[in-house]
Amino acid sequence: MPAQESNKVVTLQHPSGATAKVSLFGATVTSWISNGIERLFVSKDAILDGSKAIRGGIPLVFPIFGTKAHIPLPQHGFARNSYWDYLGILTDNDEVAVRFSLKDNQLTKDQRQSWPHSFRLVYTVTLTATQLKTYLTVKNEDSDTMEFNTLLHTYFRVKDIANVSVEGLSSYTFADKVAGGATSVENRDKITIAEEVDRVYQDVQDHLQLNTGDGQKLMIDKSGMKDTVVWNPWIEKAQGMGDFGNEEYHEMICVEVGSVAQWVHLEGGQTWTGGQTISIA
Ligand code: TA6
Repeated sequence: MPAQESNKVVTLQHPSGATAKVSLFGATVTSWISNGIERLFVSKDAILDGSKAIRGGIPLVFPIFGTKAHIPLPQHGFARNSYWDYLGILTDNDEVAVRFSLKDNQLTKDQRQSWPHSFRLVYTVTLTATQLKTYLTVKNEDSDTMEFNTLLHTYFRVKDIANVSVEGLSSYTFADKVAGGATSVENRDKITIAEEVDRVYQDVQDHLQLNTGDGQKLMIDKSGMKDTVVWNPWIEKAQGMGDFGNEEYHEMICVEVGSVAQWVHLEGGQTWTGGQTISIA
């Protein structure tokens, strides 16, 4: 069976042996195994009972990134901590695609008061032998223009962060959240991680490469998403997260495609699409 749901988790099976899992909680991809290797990181301390966003996999950030003073929603919005509807299999030929939806009428009263818009999100997760594709469409069902941020908060699993690098961000401006949001220009062709990193690279080209340090290369091809966040909490922040092991910063890196530096403006009745295709090079 190419895709089946059990206990609020949809498991995708590709004929090549590749597999993926998507929790209905947040429509969070929690596993992607290709060529027998788990490519995503989920903390061993992740809370999976629906009381908190899953620490790992690909949490969906919508309608805000971070917090916004004038929008009293939790950090990174409500999409990643809401239960989505499973719409079933879309295709099951050479690729297995499933879809999930979240509508405004599924939100809590408080969430709707904080963000009073009529909308429908449809999230498509597609598995091939060597790729994972995750694309979100946002339908503005209001007559007025809607503004939102969105981001795929992808946690990649690595053997040792010391051997990891990200390519494709050279020459782009980034806001450095570790330095209070100060902006700089990236001058390295290969970004390496040896301290806390929390950077929003702005208006970035669409083709990134993650070298996972064990000879593996992942190509991250984004579309519709202008920016890219690179995050590793490192020692102190790792110790401060209850759902993240103190030493787990060694075995993960977040490379997150999104539109977060500016609002996405979507006119009433219109639809927006954005997402990423991750390929094993
Ligand atoms: O994407 C990076 C970031 O915004 C960091 O600043 C850090 O807060 C991270 O997201 C995790 O946020 P969370 O709300 O999931 O703990």
